[in-house]
Amino acid sequence: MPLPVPVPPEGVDPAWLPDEAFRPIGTRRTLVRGSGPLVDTVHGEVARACERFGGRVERDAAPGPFDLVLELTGPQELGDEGFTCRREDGRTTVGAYGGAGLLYGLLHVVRLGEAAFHGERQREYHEPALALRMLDHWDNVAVHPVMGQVERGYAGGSLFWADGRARGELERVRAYGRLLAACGINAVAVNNVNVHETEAHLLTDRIGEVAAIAGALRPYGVRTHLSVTFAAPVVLGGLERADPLDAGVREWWAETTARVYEAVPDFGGYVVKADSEGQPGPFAYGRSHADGANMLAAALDPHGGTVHWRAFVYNHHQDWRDRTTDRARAAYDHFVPLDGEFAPNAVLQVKHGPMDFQVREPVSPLIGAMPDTRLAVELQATQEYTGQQRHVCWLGPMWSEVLRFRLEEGACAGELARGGLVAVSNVGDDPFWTGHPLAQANLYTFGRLAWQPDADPHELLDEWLGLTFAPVPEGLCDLLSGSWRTYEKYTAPLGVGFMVQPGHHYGPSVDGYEYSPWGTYHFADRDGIGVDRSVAGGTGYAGQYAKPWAEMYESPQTCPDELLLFFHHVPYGHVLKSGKTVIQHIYDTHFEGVAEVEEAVETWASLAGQVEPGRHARVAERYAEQLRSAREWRDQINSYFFRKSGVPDESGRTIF
Ligand code: GCW
Repeated sequence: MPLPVPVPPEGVDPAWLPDEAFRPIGTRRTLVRGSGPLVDTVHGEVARACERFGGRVERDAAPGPFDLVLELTGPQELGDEGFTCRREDGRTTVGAYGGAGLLYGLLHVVRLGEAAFHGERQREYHEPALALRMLDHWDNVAVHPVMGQVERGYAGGSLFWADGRARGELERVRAYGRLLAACGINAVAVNNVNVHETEAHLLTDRIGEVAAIAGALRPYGVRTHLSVTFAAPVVLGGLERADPLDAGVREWWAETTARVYEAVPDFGGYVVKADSEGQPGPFAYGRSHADGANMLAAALDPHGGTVHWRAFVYNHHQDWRDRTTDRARAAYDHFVPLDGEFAPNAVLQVKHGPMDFQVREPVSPLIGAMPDTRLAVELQATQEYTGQQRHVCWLGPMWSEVLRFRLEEGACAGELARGGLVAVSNVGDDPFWTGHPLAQANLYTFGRLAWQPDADPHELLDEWLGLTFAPVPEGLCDLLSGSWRTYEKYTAPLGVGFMVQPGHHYGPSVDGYEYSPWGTYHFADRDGIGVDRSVAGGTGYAGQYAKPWAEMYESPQTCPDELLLFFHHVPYGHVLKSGKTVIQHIYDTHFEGVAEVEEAVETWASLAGQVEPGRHARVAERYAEQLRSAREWRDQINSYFFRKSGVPDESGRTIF
């Protein structure tokens, strides 16, 4: 039986799956062969396309005059998610071993569009480089007094939760699963890693709500994961302790987990933020993070589940006067000694940079330093520090740089992420899914990069544009492709990071975190700026890298310009590789960044009439705010450094 295609509520943007994208399939004759729930999904997709566009679909018929054949056949080596695609004698054939592979094959044909049905095509093999391609939602069930419904969420409420409980209407969640499959994402964690009291109960008495969500995501090959609190045995189980080596505690987790699997048989596993920013963890019992993770891994193991243990562990009560403590060092210092101790179904989830999702950071050295541990790399699609979905900031190039970065001889981050690629979701119940319609490009690019970490991000951007906008208006691609660098230009310079308003993290405040306990400082004075992280005279962080990076980062002479202030404290007159002084670079980039936004605003205005009006209006409104905010950044940063340094702008532009 074909499974009906989910239809999102009236007014919800079709994103990268507009009906038109199915026209080439819907006007033709298709044969679907094989059985299983995901094959029913494939059948449903083709049936609906045919309904729209007049084509025909048959299930399990004898081969006849078909234009497209989608069939479950071997080889087993393709795994559950791989597929082949070929075209000969006027027929396009997709073969897969598993239902998920067939679905991905169909969506591949959708991406190809008309091109899928012309010429000849040698058999191509497609399979994901990473088995786990996951989105972590930082969604709260009950609205949090400070963080709201979605922590760091810029796209309205949660798709899953409202008014303290799961949303009853799940058609939108089904439509979400469909969009995720169409960019290759196969796992979702449905609640915030900061697990508050209400949310803790999802693990036990409220697991039914999780099961309903899992049921809505399953037809598109998306597995459900849950964030849990390490203190669950105490908070939920009435035990006195949550000590991971205590037999009673271990038994509690084993039994609780068995009940989770009764409710959700294909449950993916747990996500845990422990001993981090106030969340409970094994340190309270004098145990290691391997002890903690392995206890949960043992509970999940009989059911095929995985624990994702986050490496975001640092001292958030630091004394700003103390220059020896360096937050950037923390994850490496905590976890490298534990390499080899984690269970095979425990994945250490590492943020891509050593600090916290800044617009520019070096790649976390931890990723290259745990050869005997399964690692997942965590990215942030929600734009906490990159414009909060009010600014256009397409992160594809940044993520791609991270994934292609060779941390140790031969291996790049994308290959070392054997435990998968994860992103903090940027989606909410907003009609455009991501608040800013152009922020959909981040979600799409993330999924496709997780499938193929060495893909060219600009090709993925073209794919997204082609699906979402067909025909793609002239100039639109340029608005996105350089937007990350534009954002970098008018915000914190040369890798120094932060300078945001405390708490909500939107907009400039150069000293906002300078005298705080959070470990995020720039150390600007009248002579210079930056953090000395060298081995020779600084915190020693540069020494956490293997060769050649440790040496390259060690000296301001060899350190790349864009990371100079992350690794070094230098005078304002220090000359960059670009030939400019640091202070002149700051002025120039801030003026340039704003000029680029001004130009983007004009380009966007000129596209009215070529873009769906609702979408055009929403983006125009966001651009107005981006321009206001970029000017504020420019003027605060330039004025601050002019006042500190007393050095005038060579070009004599207005600085306040
Ligand atoms: O960047 C910080 C965010 C927190 C977040 C934390 C984390 C979920 O400001 O809101 O908490 O990172 O990654 O755990």
